[in-house]
Amino acid sequence: MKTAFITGASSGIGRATAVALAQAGFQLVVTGRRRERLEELAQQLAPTPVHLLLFDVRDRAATDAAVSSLPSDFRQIDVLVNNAGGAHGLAPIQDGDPDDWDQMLDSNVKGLLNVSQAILPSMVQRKQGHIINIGSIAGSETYANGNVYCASKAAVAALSKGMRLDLLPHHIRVAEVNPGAVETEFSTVRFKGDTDRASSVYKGYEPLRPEDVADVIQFMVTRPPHVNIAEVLLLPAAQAAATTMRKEL
Ligand code: NDP
Ligand code: 8X3
Repeated sequence: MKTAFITGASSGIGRATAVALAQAGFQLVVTGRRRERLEELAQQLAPTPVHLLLFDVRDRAATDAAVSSLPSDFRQIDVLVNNAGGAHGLAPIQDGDPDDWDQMLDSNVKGLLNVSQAILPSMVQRKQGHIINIGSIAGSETYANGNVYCASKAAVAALSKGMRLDLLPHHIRVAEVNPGAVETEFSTVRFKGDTDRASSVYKGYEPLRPEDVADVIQFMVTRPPHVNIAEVLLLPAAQAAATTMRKEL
C-alpha cells in the first residue's frame, strides 16, 4: 500500500485530499494542529490506515520530531502534499501587521521547506517520490492588499520549480497545484474569525469546492511513473483572474 503524507488535513483542501487519496488506495499520514479534527477524519476514513501527526509546520524541530516519530509502516512516504498554510489579513502594505507577515511566510514558505526537508532524505534514498505543492493563483497574480500572501505563493511557485530541478536526478516528481477561489476556512482565517466577511468572498458565483481540488490531486498522483503533471491552474468557471469573478447577485 502506498503512503501519502498530507499537511493541513484538518480542514478544506487537505481534508478533501485525504478522503480522495484514501479512495485511491493510499494509506495516510495526516497532519495539522487540531487533534479533534484529525481524529474525526481518521474515523471517517476507516478502514484505511491513518496515522496522525500534530505539529506546527513553522516549528522546524517539532516537524523533524514528528516525522522521526513515524512508525516503520508509515515511514516510506510515496506522496507528499504540502498544503498547510493560508492567508492572514488583507491590508495595504503600509498598514500590514508584521505578525501576519510572519505567519504567512513562516507557514506557507518555510513550513513547506521544513516538511520537505524532513521527508526528502527517505525519498532520495529510495529514488522515488511525488511532491505536490499547493500554490495559488495568487502566486502568479498579485492583487491589491494581497501583498505578502501573494509573495508567499510566488515563493511556492519558485520553490516548486527549484525542487523539480534539484530532485530530477533523484527520480522525485515535483508538481504545483494553483487553485483560484475555493470555499474553505481560508477566508475565515484571513479575516480572523469574521464569518460574514469570509462568506461574502464566495457570494454571487459558484466557487470551487475542496473536493474539486482533491480530484485533480488524486488524478495527478495516480499517473504512471513517467508522467508528471507539473503545474495546474484550477479555477471556478466563474473566475477569470485573481479578483475577476462573473457574479450574479
Ligand atoms: P483551510 O483554512 O480550510 O485549511 C488550512 C489547513 O492548513 C488546516 O488544516 C490547518 O490546520 C493547516 N495549517 C495552517 N497553518 C498551519 C501551521 N502553521 N501548521 C500546521 N498546519 C497549518 O484553508 P484551505 O484548505 O483553503 O488552504 C489549504 C491551502 O490551499 C493553503 O496553502 C492555501 O493558501 C491554499 N489555497 C487556498 C485557496 C482558497 O481559495 N481556499 C486558493 C489557493 C490556494 P490546523 O489549523 O489544524 O493546524
Ligand atoms: C487563495 C486564493 O485569490 O484569495 O490563494 O488569493 S486568493
